Amino acid sequence: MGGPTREDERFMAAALRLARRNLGLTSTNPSVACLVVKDGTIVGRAVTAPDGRPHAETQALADAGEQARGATAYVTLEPCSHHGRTPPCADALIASGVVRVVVCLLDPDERVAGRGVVMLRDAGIEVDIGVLRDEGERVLEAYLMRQRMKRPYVTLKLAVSADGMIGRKGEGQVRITGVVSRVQVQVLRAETDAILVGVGTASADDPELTVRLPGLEERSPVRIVLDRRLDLPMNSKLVRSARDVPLIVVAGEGDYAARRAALEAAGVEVLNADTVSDLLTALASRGISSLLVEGGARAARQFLDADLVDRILLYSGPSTLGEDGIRSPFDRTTVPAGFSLKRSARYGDDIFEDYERDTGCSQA
Ligand code: AOF
Ligand code: ZN
Repeated sequence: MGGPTREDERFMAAALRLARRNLGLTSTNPSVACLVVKDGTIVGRAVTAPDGRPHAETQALADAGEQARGATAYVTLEPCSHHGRTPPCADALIASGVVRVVVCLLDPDERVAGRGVVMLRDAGIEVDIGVLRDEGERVLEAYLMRQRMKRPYVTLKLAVSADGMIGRKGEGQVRITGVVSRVQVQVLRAETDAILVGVGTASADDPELTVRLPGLEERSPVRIVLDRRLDLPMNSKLVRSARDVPLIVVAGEGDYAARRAALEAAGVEVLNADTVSDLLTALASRGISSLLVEGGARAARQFLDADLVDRILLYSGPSTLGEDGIRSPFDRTTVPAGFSLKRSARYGDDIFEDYERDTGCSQA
């Protein structure tokens, strides 16, 4: 009964790595991992299945079989106590014969909120909480944001040229960053529930906003276009692929019945929201926990002005675009106040910087 040990941290670190694997795949559920460990050896492991069910614990216990008896379970989120679409994982752990459960974070979901731990302890299982909590908060940051603030975690991604531009007027997609940065953005998309652009970018660039990395194609997020007057061209790649990868177009007030009907007939969902704040509330209520804002300048500004950006990923390329460029809301030297640099790297000729908002929400 000595409380958490170095070995506990080692297994929890492994569990958190496993949990990262299904980020962006399990919405509306968080991606949770469970390891079952007996005599220092992993005898069962699992991560929340795509689409959120089954949960991690039941799969890891099935993997461990009889070996679970007398073992320790490591879970990155408190086991659930509620009868949702699956029976409570706390019951499954109790029935399996594990003698100890090590938990990274308590589950803020009001159906759980500590009850999972109480069930385990009432059954005589030793429970330790908070092992590698900071790391867990990072892995689960999107889920925690939705639970605590009722909105998704918002990441703003910007690729800026050496002279502070994000594109050239009337020219569609312009290469600003190199191949490593572009691959990294694809991975980012795969880990995100939804991705957003303004209608200007959607019309000028005609992007598809899908994940095209081999093996990750199935992980394309929901695509969202801010399109107050429903101007998105019907022959855009976004609209044409709406039956394969969900597309939400966000309209303002106005009456655009004909355009709305045409979009809906093409498989597009039209959502009304007057402010980005309203939009985020609507997205959270349908289980979207993370949103990647990919451009352009106007969409970026809307989120910044509303103080609704949690993280900024800034890719600074080496070339200049010149006077007919579209100016970025900021560059490396003018990052908005309230954000701190957490990480930077060189990707070929690009400089990558990861900024986080200083006053994020902390664990309640
Ligand atoms: C776990 N293990 O692997 C996950 C959990 O809609 P349901 O019934 O699947 O329940 C969703 C809730 O379950 C979710 O809000 C969160 O509280 C918990 N997620 N719990 O024990 C898991 N993914
Ligand atoms: Zn569960």
